[in-house]
Amino acid sequence: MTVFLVIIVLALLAVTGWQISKIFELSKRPDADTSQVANDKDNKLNGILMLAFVIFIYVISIFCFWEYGRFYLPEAASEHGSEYDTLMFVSIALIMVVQVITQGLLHFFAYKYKGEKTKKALFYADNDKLEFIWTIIPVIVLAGLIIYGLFTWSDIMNVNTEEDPMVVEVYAYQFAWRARYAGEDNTLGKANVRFIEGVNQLGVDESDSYGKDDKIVTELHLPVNKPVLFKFRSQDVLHSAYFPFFRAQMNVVPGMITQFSFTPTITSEEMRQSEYMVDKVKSVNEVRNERNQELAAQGEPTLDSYEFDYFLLCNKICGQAHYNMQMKIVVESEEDFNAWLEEQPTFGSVMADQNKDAGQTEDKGGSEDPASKEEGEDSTNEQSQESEAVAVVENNN
Ligand SMILES: [Cu+2]
Repeated sequence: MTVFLVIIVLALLAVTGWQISKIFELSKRPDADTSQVANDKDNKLNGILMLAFVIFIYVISIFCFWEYGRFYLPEAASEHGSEYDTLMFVSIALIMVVQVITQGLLHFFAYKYKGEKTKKALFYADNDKLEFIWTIIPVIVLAGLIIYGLFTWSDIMNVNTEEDPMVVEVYAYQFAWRARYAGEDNTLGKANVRFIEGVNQLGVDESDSYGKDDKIVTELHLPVNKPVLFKFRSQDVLHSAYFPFFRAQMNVVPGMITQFSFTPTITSEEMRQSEYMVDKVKSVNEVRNERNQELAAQGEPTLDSYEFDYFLLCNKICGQAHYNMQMKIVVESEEDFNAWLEEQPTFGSVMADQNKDAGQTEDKGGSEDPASKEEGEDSTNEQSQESEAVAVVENNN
């Protein structure tokens, strides 16, 4: 009903506008210039507007750089990050220089050579030399940028297995992340979403011995200066694992395993103490303090003060609570990392606990459901299908 009323109001407004324009038309003085051809006055106005437009664009660009420059990410916290940032900087710098020159000239000439009664346009058919110059320069520049980009890309994407990276699975589902460490053997156990049951949230295959020492956690810890190979898996829809501080992002696709490798170089603590982060945290907390005063006045609970932590975000709009899909990342020294990992329970022990609990309830009179057994057999087929898909993906890499 509201929509219908809005449509009627808009239609009536349009009719009113049309009627008013007719009134203006009729109320014009009979000697007014009604010609559709632009005169000197029109051309001058258009020339000035063209010039004003380009000045406006430049002023607003400078203002944005100055005002919003503080929202740039800090120095990259991964080994490949500086390569990525340099590529980005070179591309943007080139684009900016070329755009300032070409757009400046375009708008200035529109003003300078505006139409005038006394001026006559020069007839100029073509000039091979000029055309050659403005074709060959962009070709060389663009080819250079593309080749530079390709080299950087292959540098970043090719996993160096000689460095023996630590294998970690990053698992996405609506709407959270889990990480699975490969354990002592540095090999992840096979997994399939069809094995998901009870505490086995990630669907790790219980029959695969590689999975027994895997550790599933809700917080991603990484040892500093050690290469990590991430294997991404999704339970439901397409997600995207975005590590802004490490300049890394990878699609997380249901039914296949994607991968990305990087080496963190700055610990969480070092990043917290950097000048950039100290300023940032201070300004966030100033905003929070202001808000807290309002909240306290209304008698509502106040916000905690902010402390920086690295995080992993989802960068694909994957559903209603997509915005909430993040996981804390802690980069720390190898000793701290090992101590933390030591405390985490293995998948084998978690499953043993669950089976023990289940055994106790079954003793009290539980019986096996034949339907669930059938489903179990079915899932083995699916599992082998997924394994094949995974093998294909790995071969391609
Ligand atoms: Cu998501």
